[in-house]
Amino acid sequence: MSYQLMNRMFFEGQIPAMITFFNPNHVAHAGQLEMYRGELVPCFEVPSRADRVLAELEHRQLGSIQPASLIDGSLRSVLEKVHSSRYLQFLERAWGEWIKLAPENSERDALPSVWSVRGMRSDRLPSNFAARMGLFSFDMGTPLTAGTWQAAIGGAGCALSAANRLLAGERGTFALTRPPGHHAGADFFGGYCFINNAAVAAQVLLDGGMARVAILDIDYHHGNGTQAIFYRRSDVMFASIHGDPSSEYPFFLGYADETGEGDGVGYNHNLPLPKGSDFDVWGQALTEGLDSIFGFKPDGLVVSLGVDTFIDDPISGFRFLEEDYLAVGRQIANIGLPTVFVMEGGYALEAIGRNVANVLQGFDTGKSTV
Ligand code: OKP
Ligand code: ZN
Repeated sequence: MSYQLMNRMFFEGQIPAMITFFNPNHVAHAGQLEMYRGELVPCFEVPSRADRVLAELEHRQLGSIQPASLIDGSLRSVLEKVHSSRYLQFLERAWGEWIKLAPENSERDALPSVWSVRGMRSDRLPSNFAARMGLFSFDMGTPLTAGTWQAAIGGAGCALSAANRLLAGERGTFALTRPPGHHAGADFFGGYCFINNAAVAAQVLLDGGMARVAILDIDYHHGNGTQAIFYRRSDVMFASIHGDPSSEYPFFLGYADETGEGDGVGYNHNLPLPKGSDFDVWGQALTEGLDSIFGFKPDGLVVSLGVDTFIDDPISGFRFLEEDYLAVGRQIANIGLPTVFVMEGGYALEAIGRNVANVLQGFDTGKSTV
């Protein structure tokens, strides 16, 4: 079916259409350079990513779009449940500290260069700014900029609004955020991520009365931050399909034998696939992931939606075609859960809008009991 035909069906009210929450302040986060293969290269995670997705949603008239720039008063309390206080305080003040070190710093972004690894301490909070950058991060591909905090909390605000609308009875909502979030842990940034928007959405759903929430992460890269945040909890199941961490970023988490700890045992399901996998192979992993989510009997679903699984993605290794994303959305709709989509990766700029819109359109037209 063409999307023009589907749009006509939306207008006739046959299909409940997606509500998108968009944060215009995302443009404030525009990193210049990231460390890649031994040199500083222009950032892959750029403002036009979100703008292109927005433009495609508008072009297809795919549901309604709501700017979510105003920060809800309840945002701080959910952020404190997902992230540590000392990390949030660091992030909020980091740019001010960076430019205080030297006035010229206002022209360049802050990158970490020293980290606490095994056998070193992370309980002491150093006064040195570089040391705190290292304490609260895990890579040097994630520049912190003048607008990072404003953009990141605006994105988290979108996740909050998108989750709240689900609690109010909506079938599907979309938090169109950047920077992405799934690599950010309780007290660290990395992988272009600062605030874990998917974790924010899941926590809002729980606080709003859902007993169990599942997170399905379909970004090419393992959502190490999301996994770590919920690893010891039984109220959130985390299931992820991603490039095998033995060769793919973030390397140090995402193996199949990570199944949860303590109360969380059995509520973490990693489905790593070899670099080069196509949609046929991936689709079988999706069925497996959705089966375990279904068995968990959640009240709601959060999808960490990365479209860096696309064949032309410049930093990733799966081989999705554009039409495959329609099938992804349909299969997700098929398990019949109220669903918040949260934007993660996707760096093939020319196709990012169509790929994201295809997932949402596939979801909108997929069958559902909700
Ligand atoms: C973010 B998301 C670091 C370069 C490695 C990081 C990839 C982050 C992907 N020196 N690149 O999951 O799309
Ligand atoms: Zn990714």
